[in-house]
Parts: sequence; C-alpha cells; structure tokens
Amino acid sequence: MKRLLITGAAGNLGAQMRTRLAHLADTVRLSDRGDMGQAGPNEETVPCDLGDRQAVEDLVKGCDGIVHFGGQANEAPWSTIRNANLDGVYNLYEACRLHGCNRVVFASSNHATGYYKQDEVIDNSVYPRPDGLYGVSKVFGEMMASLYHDKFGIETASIRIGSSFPEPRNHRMLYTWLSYDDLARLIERIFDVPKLGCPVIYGASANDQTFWDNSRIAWLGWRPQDNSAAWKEKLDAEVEKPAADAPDVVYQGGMFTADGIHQE
Ligand code: 15L
Repeated sequence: MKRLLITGAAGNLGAQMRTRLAHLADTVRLSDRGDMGQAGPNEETVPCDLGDRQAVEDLVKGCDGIVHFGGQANEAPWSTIRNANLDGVYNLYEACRLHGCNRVVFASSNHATGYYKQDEVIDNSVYPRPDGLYGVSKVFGEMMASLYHDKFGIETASIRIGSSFPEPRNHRMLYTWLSYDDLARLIERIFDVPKLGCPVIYGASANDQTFWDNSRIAWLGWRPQDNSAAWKEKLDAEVEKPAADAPDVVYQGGMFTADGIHQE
C-alpha cells in the first residue's frame, strides 16, 4: 500500500510496530499526542489529539490502511476514556468513511471480556463482559467497527490484545502474553488477506496455557510462534504466586476486575 497510518506511535505497541511494519507501505504515517522521536526514512510524523474531529480527518486523508493503537490503554476516569476511546474512535471511522480508507486494525483488549473466569475457554462469539470503563470503551470500538463494516464496507480486525510486553511479568501473563513478533505477524496477515470482513481475534502467542480459542479465525492463516512457557521457570523463581482466590488467578482480566471506577 502507499500509506499506512499507525496511531499511538509514541506508546509501547506503536513504538514496537513502527519498524516491524515498515515494509507494509511506501510511507508510514505516525501519529500521537506524545513525542514520537525522529521520523525514519519512510516515516512521517503527524501529532494529533484523537478527540479533535478535524485533526483526525486531516490525519486519515491519504491513508490506505490504519493500525489504531491510539487512545487510552488502561483504566482511567470517564472524561479521559470518552475523549480518546469513544470520540476518538468515532472520529477515526468518520474520517475513514469520508476519505475511503477501507482497512483498519483496531487494538481492542482482553478487558472487553475480562470478567470471564480463567477456568473457562472462550472464543470470539461470547457476549462481552468488560471489567472496567476501559473494557467498555473497547467493546464500543468493536461495535463501531461492526457498524462501519455493515453500513459502509470498511473492514476491521479487532484484536483483543492480551499482554504485549517483552516477556510475561506475572503468572496470569503465561496465558495472556503476546510477543511483539507474533503481533506483527498477525497485522501482516490482516493486510495480506484479500477479504477481511470484521473479525474479532484474541491476541495471544502460542502459549502452553490459554483460555482463548481462535479456531473461528483459522482462515486468517495467522500462526503465532512464540510461547510464554519459555519464562515459566524464571517467573516461578522470581514472582510470588497469588492466592487461588486472587483476582489475578480467578478472572481473565486479572487485577482490572478489582479496580473501582476512577473518579475525575
Ligand atoms: C491492556 O489492555 C493494557 O493496555 C496493558 O497495559 C495490560 O494491562 C494488558 O491489558 C493486560 O491485560 O495484561
């Protein structure tokens, strides 16, 4: 493609993906409110607040595909969630509709279904059970993707990302860990397939332990290659295991389920 937009380029995943996905487009347009550093040879940087409708329209104009990591990536007070994850997503899809951008990767989160228990295996057909305002905002994003697909044919893959860090940080992440390379492989497949539709995908590596079943999106041909089991011994030695009734052991969303509603 000619131009790929990556929002949230100053965040953890944006920063990791900008080099890994560089080969997908002649130009990678990077956007964030924060510092994105120097633009590389095939990069351009466009600072943008996702809550600013006109700015988002200008940002999306001329882009053939979007990887949307932008927005609030954790629990926060309502006004923060609303600006970045509700207004921001609405602004993004309106801009896609107006400027004919037809393929989007939406960084959803496992917190859209965080209240499912860890002893249940769920797939992308389950009813959402968000574990906070942040999780609700991710369900909203998935529904906007569905609406703009049905009404306007804009294709989106919503990835319910588990825990994408250099390595798992605790025992829950043995289930939820997604390596950066597996995430990049997934995004490559999403832009490779001729017809995408509007699938929801659980974003986890090929971990020995899992509570997510991606068999309904096998057609996508994504084969994660990394496995959190490589860190199990280290975690057992260095990180204390929580009690059997701790939220981090009971619920898929872990500690997010124990959080209150953040006040302004
Ligand atoms: C998320 O959605 C967060 O963005 C990330 O910081 C982690 O907390 C992750 O979920 C997780 O569930 O481990």
